[in-house]
Amino acid sequence: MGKRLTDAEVRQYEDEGFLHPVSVLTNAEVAASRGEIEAFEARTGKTLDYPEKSKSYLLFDWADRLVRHPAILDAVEDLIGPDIMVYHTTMWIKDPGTPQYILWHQDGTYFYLDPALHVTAWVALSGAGVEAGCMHVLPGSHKLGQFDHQDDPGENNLILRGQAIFGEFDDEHGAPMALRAGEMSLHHTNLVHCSRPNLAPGRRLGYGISYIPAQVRDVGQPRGSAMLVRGRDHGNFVPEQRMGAALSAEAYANHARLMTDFRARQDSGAAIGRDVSYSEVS
Ligand SMILES: O=C(O)CCC(=O)C(=O)O
Repeated sequence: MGKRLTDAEVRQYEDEGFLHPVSVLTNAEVAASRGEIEAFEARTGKTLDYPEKSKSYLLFDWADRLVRHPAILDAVEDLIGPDIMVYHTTMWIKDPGTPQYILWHQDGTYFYLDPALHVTAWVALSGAGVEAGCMHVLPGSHKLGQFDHQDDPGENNLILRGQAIFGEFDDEHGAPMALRAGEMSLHHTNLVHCSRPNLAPGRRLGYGISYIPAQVRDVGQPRGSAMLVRGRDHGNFVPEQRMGAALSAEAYANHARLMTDFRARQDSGAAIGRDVSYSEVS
């Protein structure tokens, strides 16, 4: 028995490359996070989007709380050990009636980590069932090695650069990782997964937190940054400082600097790059 997961759950993650559902947040915690996100959206007049939806823990209190949440970290520790860093996060929002999707891909394609031991905790802040466009996975595919990816320029692809595996899995439907609000799924960085549009009446919101064991090496350029959230730093990444006041000028400046380097890394070799420019807050 681990801190949070049973031996059988750890074995399932190792064998299949994913695990769900793991209950981590109370209803009050879900409501508080969602309320803060939606208050920000009300101020900007639009759905939380890039760049604020990326590395949000450098800008927002709700995200700072989630990346350090003991229930999430205990489960992650059972999978990757006690020295844990946050390498990246993305708030994945699909509003109802929008055509947004994500094609079959492996996260490890664009994270440049050796060994590829990163795990994504996808924390549901709404129901995320099949109709709402939950993730679908190919069980065991994390053992198949790294597939070639091409960029999908589709404007409705939620992955900004749109890296995807074409041809190989077109006829596959995959196993759904349906979640209720407050539950999370965990998936291995080489697991092949995708998600389809939200056909449900409500919003689908999930916070994808990419955790890495602090001992993995960085093999990307420019050098990657990461934030220690438990245990000891092994000095392999540019250390990110914890945010002071949420949405302050300092927080934005820090976020812009780290996101600029992050995108340069993600977009190396891509036809298009992404600037870091923020929503107008009125
Ligand atoms: O939120 C989604 O639908 C997909 C998220 C995803 O691809 C990921 O967290 O790795």
